[in-house]
Amino acid sequence: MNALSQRRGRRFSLSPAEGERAGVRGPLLANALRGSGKGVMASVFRFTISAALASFLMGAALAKDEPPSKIILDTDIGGDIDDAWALGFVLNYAGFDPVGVTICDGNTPARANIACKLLHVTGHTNIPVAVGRKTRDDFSPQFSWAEDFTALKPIAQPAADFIVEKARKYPGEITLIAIGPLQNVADALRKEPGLGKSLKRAVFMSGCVYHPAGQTNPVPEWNVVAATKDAQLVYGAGLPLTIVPLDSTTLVQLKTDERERVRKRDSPLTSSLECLYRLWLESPDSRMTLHDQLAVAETATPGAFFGQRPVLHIYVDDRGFTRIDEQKGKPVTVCLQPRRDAFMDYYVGVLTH
Ligand SMILES: [Ca+2]
Repeated sequence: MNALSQRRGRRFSLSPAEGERAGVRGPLLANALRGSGKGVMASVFRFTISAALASFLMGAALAKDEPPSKIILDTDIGGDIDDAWALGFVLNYAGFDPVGVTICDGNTPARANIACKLLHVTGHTNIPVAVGRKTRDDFSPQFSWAEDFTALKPIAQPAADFIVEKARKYPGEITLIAIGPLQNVADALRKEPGLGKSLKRAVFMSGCVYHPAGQTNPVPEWNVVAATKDAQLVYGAGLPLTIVPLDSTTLVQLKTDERERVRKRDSPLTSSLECLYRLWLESPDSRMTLHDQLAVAETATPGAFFGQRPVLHIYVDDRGFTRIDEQKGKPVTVCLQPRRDAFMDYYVGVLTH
């Protein structure tokens, strides 16, 4: 049995007992992929779209004569590094009108401090941060970046209540982007089972349908297996759901020159992201996998960065696998075959414009 799970953060965020409960055994998938992902990318995915086309995509999205899209970002910021960089994407993308940021999984108050500080230093203090239920007393080095930060506080309203209230206030307008375990989305559904009818879309970094890069079998993905019961409720709720699974995200890792482009911009945002990146680094050759940013990109320009988006019937089994089953599953749009270089040009362009 392949019981390997994708731990989406520092390994020591989980105690051994917690890791065992979450199905994390053996080396981290991200570590296993280092050194092999490049070859897989070259051999399997040869989609190369020029930087010019990426710029065109960004310009086309921004040039639309439409109001910015209302979004809520549900995040476990402070674990893996991609959440902070995904929040940076949200804040710098002119096509979004962020209604709020909600915080899920583990030490949610500490995670919320990071989101609040990032909003403060980038001048987005009008965007509320709502905290979800605390599920563990974990610690991450990124927490230290904001441990004494008090200039901007989260709102008192719990995250699930916030999601339900805003979905009711703006029916059919909000895209809920969930890039962490699904406790807050599940809690919102417990309060409002008809939430799916109020949302425009739900776009999650979630699941593993066929296999991650460099593997041959599916694995339980962290955002599902970390709260499997909650994920089962959410996948069964009939949301207008699109997922970006590990099948795609494990093919997209940050290159040194791309990190340098962001660092050299030297804005309050990019300086903060570089600082958090250094706190996250485990070794000089650590590389960020851009799991969560791909879900944000799919929200910004639907379909632009994936070669295939089939609608599959997906359910979550008791071990946290996302399985295809016509009878048990609900229809989910699954983003496959990422256009890595086009996405990266687009994404770095948004962070540095
Ligand atoms: Ca995340």
